[in-house]
Amino acid sequence: TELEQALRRAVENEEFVLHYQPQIDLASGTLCGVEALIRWVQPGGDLVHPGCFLPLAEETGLIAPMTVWSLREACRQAARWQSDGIHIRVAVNLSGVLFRQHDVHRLVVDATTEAGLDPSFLELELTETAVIENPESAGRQLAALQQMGVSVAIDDFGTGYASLVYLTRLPIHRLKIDRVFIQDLGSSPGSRAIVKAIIALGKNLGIRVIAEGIERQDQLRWLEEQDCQEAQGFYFGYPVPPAKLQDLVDSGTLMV
Ligand code: G
Ligand code: G
Ligand code: MN
Ligand code: NA
Repeated sequence: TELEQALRRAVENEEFVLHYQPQIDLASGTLCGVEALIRWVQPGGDLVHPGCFLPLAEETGLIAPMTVWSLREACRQAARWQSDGIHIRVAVNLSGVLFRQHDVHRLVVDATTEAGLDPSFLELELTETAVIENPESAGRQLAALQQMGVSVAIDDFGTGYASLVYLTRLPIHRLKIDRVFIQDLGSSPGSRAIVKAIIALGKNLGIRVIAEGIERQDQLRWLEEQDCQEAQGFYFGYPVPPAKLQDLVDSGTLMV
């Protein structure tokens, strides 16, 4: 199809940029990390969001070279921030299909080595489904990644179909509470109960918990009362280009 042709060209010509969204440590109020989010740059300069091309990228296998690009770019940027004194982790989203056919461990070794990045500043975001659909392959690769210091976050936590057994068997460092629960905090006692339970689960398993999709102060206040450790959302900052993130840090809008 036409979109597929265009996407193939985009991968060849690296017509992508990464934007970075802040993640805040709630105890200190400081910037502790960023999530890298890919955008496709159109000839006119418009940015296309991944919702429009990730499904096709997964179907066609273009997700692999695209992820190689994302990992390399995120590691290079993380290394730049390190040398500028901004010691934050950078999280990269990995699609589940990658674990089926690719050596994710190898890709990560190559990207961090090439960038000269201490791997402990790299985090990988996987969904429950990605892990569960590829138990052996994912398990082996995550163990190897843990050995090198890379951390793993479970994205969209609470919305998959996964059993919880993997939380005790795999090296998981962070749970990202899906934003549907955060959006409903004010109106849904059920959502509040689930968020409390996830925070307790993380505490008891020794896994840190980050809430995503925070847009308002009342959501933040409530999460702080529940001892949620980290937060991400438009309330703290939109996904922005690296120079803009630097500005937010320099101006004191984000404390490091
Ligand atoms: O802002 P937003 O539209 O960026 O992101 C939409 C979705 O795309 C999110 O679920 C996110 O996990 C996914 N996503 C963003 N960047 C990447 C990427 O580089 N690789 C993969 N596999 N998914 C991404
Ligand atoms: O699935 P994943 O969590 O990787 O998706 C990240 C997506 O969430 C991106 O599309 C990003 O733009 C979006 N996002 C980040 N913060 C917020 C927020 O506070 N509200 C809403 N509605 N979306 C958000
Ligand atoms: Mn994510
Ligand atoms: Na999410």
